[in-house]
Amino acid sequence: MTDIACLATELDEAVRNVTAMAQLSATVPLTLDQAYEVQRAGVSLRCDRGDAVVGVKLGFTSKAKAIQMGVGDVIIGVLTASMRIDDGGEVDTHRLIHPRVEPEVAFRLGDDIDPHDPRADPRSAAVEVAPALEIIDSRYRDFTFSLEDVVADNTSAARFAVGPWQSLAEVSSGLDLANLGVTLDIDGDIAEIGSTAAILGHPLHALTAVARMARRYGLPLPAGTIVLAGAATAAVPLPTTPGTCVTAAVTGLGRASVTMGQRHD
Ligand code: OOG
Ligand code: MG
Repeated sequence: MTDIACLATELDEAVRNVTAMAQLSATVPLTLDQAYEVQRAGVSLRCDRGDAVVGVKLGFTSKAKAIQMGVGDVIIGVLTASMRIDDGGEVDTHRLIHPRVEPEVAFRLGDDIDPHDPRADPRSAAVEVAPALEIIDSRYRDFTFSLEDVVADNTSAARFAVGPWQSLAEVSSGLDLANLGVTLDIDGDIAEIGSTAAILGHPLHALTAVARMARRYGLPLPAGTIVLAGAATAAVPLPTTPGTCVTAAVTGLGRASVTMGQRHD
C-alpha cells in the first residue's frame, strides 16, 4: 500500500531542509489520484504549522512550459500565505533549493465557486486581475520529475508575488486579455518574452480549468481565492545575487517585482 502521509512528510522535509530528493516515482508506483492525495497531505502539514491556503495555481497551461519540462497535462497546486511575497518585496533565496521564476497572470475570485456545481461559471466569479511572478522550486534533484511526481510536490510551488489588482470588467472593456505582451526581466534585461495567448489560448480559460480540476480533486474555491493562471513563457533560473530585481510585465496590467535578499550561507 502506498503510504501517502509518509511521502508527504518526505517532500515536506525537503522543503524545510532546503535539500533536493529523489523522485518518488523512482521507487513508488504512484497514480495521479494518489499524487493529489500526497499534495493534499503536504498542504495539511503546512496548515498544521499555522500556514493558510490563499489560492491555487495551474501548471503546464503553456506549450513553452510543457516542452521545457517534458510533461503535458495541466496540473493544479495550492498556494499558501507563507509563499506570498509582497510586490517589491524580498525573496529569501537561502530557503530555496534551485529556484526558477516565471511571469504569470493572476485572478482573484469575488464569489465562491461551488466545485460541485458543474453549471457554476468560474469566469464570472473572477473579479480582479493582476500581473504576477511565480517562483517554482522542485523538491526533486535536477528539477526533473514525472507528472505524478510534480503533482505530489504541489506543482513545485514555492513563492509568488502579485502586482496591482485591477477590476477584470474594466480591464476587459479596454483590452483584449487574449493577447497581451508579457516580459520577464532581470535587472532591466529581458530574459523571456511571450503573450497571454500562451495560457491555454486565453488566460480566462484557466478559470474554467481551475473549476474543473478543483471539482475533480476536491479543492475549495472560496471568494478571495487567488488563481495563478500558469506561466506565459518558459521559466528561467532565479538569479540569487542579493539586490537583483526580477520583474514580470504584462501590457496594460502593469508589473510585479521581487528583489533577492541577502544570502545566509
Ligand atoms: C511545475 C510548475 C509549472 C507553470 O506555470 O506552468 C508551473 C514546474 O515546472 O516545476 O507553475
Ligand atoms: Mg507557474
